[in-house]
Amino acid sequence: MACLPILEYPDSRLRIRAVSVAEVDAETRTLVADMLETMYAAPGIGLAATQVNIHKRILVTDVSDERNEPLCLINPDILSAEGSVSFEEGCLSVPGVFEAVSRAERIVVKALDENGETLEFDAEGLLAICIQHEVDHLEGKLFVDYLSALKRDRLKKKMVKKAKHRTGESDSSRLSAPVI
Ligand code: GNR
Ligand code: NI
Repeated sequence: MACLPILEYPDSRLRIRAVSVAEVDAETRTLVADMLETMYAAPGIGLAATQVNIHKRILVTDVSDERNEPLCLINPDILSAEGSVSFEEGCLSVPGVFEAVSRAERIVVKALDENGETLEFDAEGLLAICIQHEVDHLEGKLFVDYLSALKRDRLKKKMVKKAKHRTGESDSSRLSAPVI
Protein backbone atom coordinates (compact mmCIF):
# COMPACT_ATOMS: atom_id res chain seq x y z
CA MET A 1 0.00 0.00 0.00
CA ALA A 2 1.10 3.55 -0.59
CA CYS A 3 0.02 7.00 0.44
CA LEU A 4 -0.16 9.20 -2.66
CA PRO A 5 0.54 12.95 -2.91
CA ILE A 6 -2.58 15.13 -3.31
CA LEU A 7 -2.69 17.91 -5.92
CA GLU A 8 -3.63 21.35 -4.60
CA TYR A 9 -5.70 24.13 -6.14
CA PRO A 10 -5.00 25.93 -8.48
CA ASP A 11 -2.95 23.10 -10.05
CA SER A 12 -4.25 22.79 -13.62
CA ARG A 13 -4.15 18.98 -13.44
CA LEU A 14 -7.22 19.18 -11.17
CA ARG A 15 -9.06 20.38 -14.32
CA ILE A 16 -8.43 17.19 -16.33
CA ARG A 17 -11.55 15.13 -17.09
CA ALA A 18 -11.14 11.52 -16.01
CA VAL A 19 -11.81 8.71 -18.49
CA SER A 20 -13.90 5.62 -17.79
CA VAL A 21 -12.20 2.47 -16.54
CA ALA A 22 -12.44 -0.20 -19.26
CA GLU A 23 -11.67 -3.15 -17.02
CA VAL A 24 -11.59 -3.47 -13.25
CA ASP A 25 -8.35 -5.41 -12.86
CA ALA A 26 -5.59 -5.93 -10.29
CA GLU A 27 -4.02 -2.56 -11.15
CA THR A 28 -7.37 -0.86 -10.48
CA ARG A 29 -7.64 -2.63 -7.11
CA THR A 30 -4.10 -1.55 -6.14
CA LEU A 31 -5.00 2.04 -6.98
CA VAL A 32 -8.22 1.78 -4.93
CA ALA A 33 -6.25 0.44 -1.92
CA ASP A 34 -3.73 3.29 -2.26
CA MET A 35 -6.54 5.85 -2.57
CA LEU A 36 -8.22 4.51 0.58
CA GLU A 37 -4.93 4.68 2.48
CA THR A 38 -4.42 8.25 1.24
CA MET A 39 -7.97 9.26 2.20
CA TYR A 40 -7.76 7.76 5.72
CA ALA A 41 -4.31 9.27 6.32
CA ALA A 42 -5.28 12.76 5.15
CA PRO A 43 -7.84 12.43 6.88
CA GLY A 44 -10.79 12.91 4.55
CA ILE A 45 -14.24 11.44 3.92
CA GLY A 46 -13.68 11.05 0.18
CA LEU A 47 -11.04 11.10 -2.53
CA ALA A 48 -11.23 11.18 -6.32
CA ALA A 49 -8.46 9.68 -8.48
CA THR A 50 -8.03 13.12 -10.09
CA GLN A 51 -6.70 14.44 -6.78
CA VAL A 52 -3.81 11.95 -6.88
CA ASN A 53 -3.13 12.78 -10.52
CA ILE A 54 -4.71 9.62 -11.94
CA HIS A 55 -7.31 10.63 -14.49
CA LYS A 56 -9.62 7.62 -14.29
CA ARG A 57 -13.23 7.60 -13.07
CA ILE A 58 -12.58 6.17 -9.61
CA LEU A 59 -13.58 7.56 -6.23
CA VAL A 60 -13.46 6.29 -2.67
CA THR A 61 -15.43 7.46 0.33
CA ASP A 62 -16.11 6.60 3.95
CA VAL A 63 -18.57 8.80 5.83
CA SER A 64 -18.92 6.46 8.84
CA ASP A 65 -17.96 7.69 12.33
CA GLU A 66 -15.77 4.65 12.94
CA ARG A 67 -14.07 5.07 9.53
CA ASN A 68 -14.56 1.39 8.80
CA GLU A 69 -17.06 1.50 5.93
CA PRO A 70 -14.98 2.11 2.80
CA LEU A 71 -16.90 2.49 -0.43
CA CYS A 72 -15.28 2.43 -3.84
CA LEU A 73 -17.12 3.63 -6.93
CA ILE A 74 -15.72 3.02 -10.41
CA ASN A 75 -17.30 4.77 -13.42
CA PRO A 76 -19.87 6.42 -11.12
CA ASP A 77 -22.96 7.85 -12.72
CA ILE A 78 -25.58 9.97 -10.94
CA LEU A 79 -28.81 8.68 -12.50
CA SER A 80 -31.13 11.12 -10.76
CA ALA A 81 -31.01 13.85 -8.16
CA GLU A 82 -33.66 15.62 -6.13
CA GLY A 83 -34.02 18.21 -3.41
CA SER A 84 -31.42 20.71 -2.36
CA VAL A 85 -29.26 21.06 0.70
CA SER A 86 -26.53 23.49 1.71
CA PHE A 87 -23.48 22.17 3.54
CA GLU A 88 -20.15 23.63 4.62
CA GLU A 89 -17.69 21.78 2.36
CA GLY A 90 -13.97 21.33 2.51
CA CYS A 91 -11.55 19.68 0.09
CA LEU A 92 -8.18 18.01 0.52
CA SER A 93 -7.09 19.86 -2.65
CA VAL A 94 -8.08 23.23 -1.14
CA PRO A 95 -6.78 22.83 2.42
CA GLY A 96 -8.06 25.15 5.13
CA VAL A 97 -11.01 26.45 3.14
CA PHE A 98 -14.61 25.72 4.18
CA GLU A 99 -17.56 27.25 2.37
CA ALA A 100 -21.26 26.49 2.01
CA VAL A 101 -22.21 24.71 -1.22
CA SER A 102 -25.68 23.74 -2.39
CA ARG A 103 -26.12 20.14 -3.61
CA ALA A 104 -28.93 17.71 -4.39
CA GLU A 105 -30.28 16.14 -1.20
CA ARG A 106 -30.88 12.66 -2.60
CA ILE A 107 -29.25 10.93 -5.52
CA VAL A 108 -29.44 7.57 -7.26
CA VAL A 109 -25.97 6.28 -8.11
CA LYS A 110 -24.84 3.56 -10.47
CA ALA A 111 -21.21 2.39 -10.49
CA LEU A 112 -18.96 -0.64 -10.45
CA ASP A 113 -17.34 -1.84 -7.24
CA GLU A 114 -13.70 -2.97 -6.90
CA ASN A 115 -14.71 -6.43 -8.16
CA GLY A 116 -16.31 -5.04 -11.28
CA GLU A 117 -19.84 -5.76 -9.98
CA THR A 118 -22.57 -3.24 -10.75
CA LEU A 119 -23.91 -1.26 -7.80
CA GLU A 120 -27.05 0.85 -7.85
CA PHE A 121 -28.21 2.60 -4.71
CA ASP A 122 -29.88 5.69 -3.26
CA ALA A 123 -27.76 8.06 -1.20
CA GLU A 124 -28.68 10.96 1.05
CA GLY A 125 -27.09 13.05 3.78
CA LEU A 126 -23.29 13.33 3.91
CA LEU A 127 -22.78 10.37 1.55
CA ALA A 128 -24.84 12.06 -1.19
CA ILE A 129 -22.92 15.33 -0.71
CA CYS A 130 -19.57 13.55 -0.78
CA ILE A 131 -20.36 11.52 -3.92
CA GLN A 132 -21.43 14.71 -5.75
CA HIS A 133 -18.21 16.44 -4.61
CA GLU A 134 -16.09 13.49 -5.86
CA VAL A 135 -17.93 13.11 -9.18
CA ASP A 136 -17.28 16.83 -9.73
CA HIS A 137 -13.53 16.19 -9.24
CA LEU A 138 -13.67 13.48 -11.93
CA GLU A 139 -15.10 16.11 -14.26
CA GLY A 140 -12.40 18.65 -13.41
CA LYS A 141 -14.66 20.66 -11.16
CA LEU A 142 -13.91 21.92 -7.64
CA PHE A 143 -16.23 23.15 -4.90
CA VAL A 144 -14.65 26.60 -5.16
CA ASP A 145 -16.20 26.88 -8.64
CA TYR A 146 -19.56 27.34 -6.90
CA LEU A 147 -18.32 30.38 -4.95
CA SER A 148 -18.53 33.97 -6.17
CA ALA A 149 -15.75 35.07 -8.55
CA LEU A 150 -14.55 37.50 -5.90
CA LYS A 151 -14.21 34.82 -3.22
CA ARG A 152 -12.56 32.38 -5.66
CA ASP A 153 -10.04 34.95 -6.92
CA ARG A 154 -9.04 35.88 -3.37
CA LEU A 155 -8.61 32.22 -2.58
CA LYS A 156 -6.61 31.52 -5.72
CA LYS A 157 -4.16 34.35 -4.94
CA LYS A 158 -3.71 33.01 -1.41
CA MET A 159 -3.13 29.45 -2.66
CA VAL A 160 -0.68 30.51 -5.41
CA LYS A 161 1.31 32.45 -2.82
CA LYS A 162 1.38 29.38 -0.58
CA ALA A 163 2.42 27.08 -3.45
CA LYS A 164 5.21 29.44 -4.56
CA HIS A 165 6.45 29.65 -1.00
CA ARG A 166 6.48 25.84 -0.79
CA THR A 167 8.20 25.22 -4.15
CA GLY A 168 10.55 28.18 -3.80
CA GLU A 169 9.02 29.52 -7.04
CA SER A 170 10.94 26.81 -8.89
CA ASP A 171 8.03 25.51 -10.91
CA SER A 172 4.91 27.60 -10.93
CA SER A 173 4.02 26.75 -14.55
CA ARG A 174 1.00 24.73 -13.56
CA LEU A 175 -0.28 27.51 -11.36
CA SER A 176 -0.71 30.08 -14.08
CA ALA A 177 -3.14 28.02 -16.12
CA PRO A 178 -6.50 29.75 -16.41
CA VAL A 179 -8.90 28.67 -13.72
CA ILE A 180 -12.24 27.97 -15.33
O1 GNR B 1 -12.73 15.30 3.56
C1 GNR B 1 -13.59 15.92 2.92
N1 GNR B 1 -14.63 16.49 3.58
C2 GNR B 1 -15.75 17.01 2.93
C3 GNR B 1 -16.61 17.79 3.69
C4 GNR B 1 -17.75 18.31 3.11
C5 GNR B 1 -18.03 18.06 1.78
C6 GNR B 1 -17.18 17.30 1.02
C7 GNR B 1 -16.04 16.77 1.60
S1 GNR B 1 -14.98 15.79 0.64
C8 GNR B 1 -13.46 16.08 1.46
C9 GNR B 1 -12.36 15.23 0.87
C10 GNR B 1 -12.12 15.65 -0.55
O2 GNR B 1 -11.53 16.64 -0.89
N2 GNR B 1 -12.63 14.88 -1.48
O3 GNR B 1 -12.50 15.23 -2.77
NI1 NI C 1 -12.32 17.38 -2.80
